[in-house]
Amino acid sequence: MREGDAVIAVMGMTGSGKSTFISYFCDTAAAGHGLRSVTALVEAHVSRERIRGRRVIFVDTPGFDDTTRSNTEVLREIASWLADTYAHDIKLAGAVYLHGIQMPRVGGSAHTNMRLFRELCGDESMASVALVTTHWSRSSEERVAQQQRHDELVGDDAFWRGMVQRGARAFKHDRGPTSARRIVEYLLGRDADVNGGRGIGLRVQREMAGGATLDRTAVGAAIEARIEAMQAAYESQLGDLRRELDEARRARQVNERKIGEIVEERRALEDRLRDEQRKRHRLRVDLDRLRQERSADLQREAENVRHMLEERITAIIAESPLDLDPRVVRERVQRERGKRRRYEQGQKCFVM
Ligand SMILES: Nc1nc2c(ncn2[C@@H]2O[C@H](COP(=O)(O)OP(=O)(O)O)[C@@H](O)[C@H]2O)c(=O)[nH]1
Ligand SMILES: [Mg+2]
Repeated sequence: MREGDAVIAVMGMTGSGKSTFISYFCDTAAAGHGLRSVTALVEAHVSRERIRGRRVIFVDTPGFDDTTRSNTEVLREIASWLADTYAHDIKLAGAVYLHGIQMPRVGGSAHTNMRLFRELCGDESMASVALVTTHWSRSSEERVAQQQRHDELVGDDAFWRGMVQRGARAFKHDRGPTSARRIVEYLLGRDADVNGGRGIGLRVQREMAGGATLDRTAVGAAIEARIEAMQAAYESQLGDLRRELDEARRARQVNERKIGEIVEERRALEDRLRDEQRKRHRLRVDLDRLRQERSADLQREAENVRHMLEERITAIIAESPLDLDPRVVRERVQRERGKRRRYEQGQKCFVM
């Protein structure tokens, strides 16, 4: 980081186009290069060129939709990066939220992502937010339906309307680097006009700087509320099972198999309940604690990624037909090595 650098956070679901968006400005960002979904780490990328006279640091973040990682873990990752940089007095020039307009409807997970984004930023940050639809079609027929969906997003209280009313601006990102640049220029312009170029702190950053544990931040509380709802649902299922079990045991002809099944189901539910409880526990961390745990997590994750890439290289060699040109094999292996290098660079970038 240098004096005058502008930091822009890029958020949204997996596949919404975050890495693609960033790759218009930075050489280090590669869309869908396969590791992101595995590592789901925050990555910082530095722009090639200055925009409105400033070097821009784009922050690529994992979405709250990971199949292998709970929202709690994703929040721990995002919040520790945000809180850590804030503690070093690094403010954000703005935040971009990307949403793929090709999706026929806003599903549960897209909805959760939007909601958590809003809690993360806080309504008071909305003047520095760009809400962006991506994945626009080339076919004019599809574009008509997509335009309708875009308008619905912007006009619906359940989606973007509240944020727009508080100063967020909605954009169509349908012209590759041209529309991407317009969005970034807009945010930098806002930063200059509204914040004198000094940037802002998102709500979660201010909350954690004030010593809050994650579960006491707005976004953490929203996640915890969802966990609680899951727990309540599991508890009620458990209640049903207990009644079923009593009945089965009281039945004139005791059906051992049925009882076995119910007991098995009960055990599975109890496991899930414990998982949810663990997730809640993982939210009870302040910044210091998060920092300590994160460095251990990172080390473990780096080991895993290295191991996975080595395994992939071994598999490429082992599975290549004997009559395949060795140059092709070498090329494939080199591609994997490239991923490893990019991953390691990404990790260094994180430190800033
Ligand atoms: N048609 C279209 N495809 C896109 C767009 N943005 C990203 N993609 C593609 O969608 C996939 C996921 O994009 P990526 O940038 O990796 O998404 P991320 O998970 O949010 O980082 C990639 O295959 C991209 O090439 C877009 O605006 N339009
Ligand atoms: Mg990505």
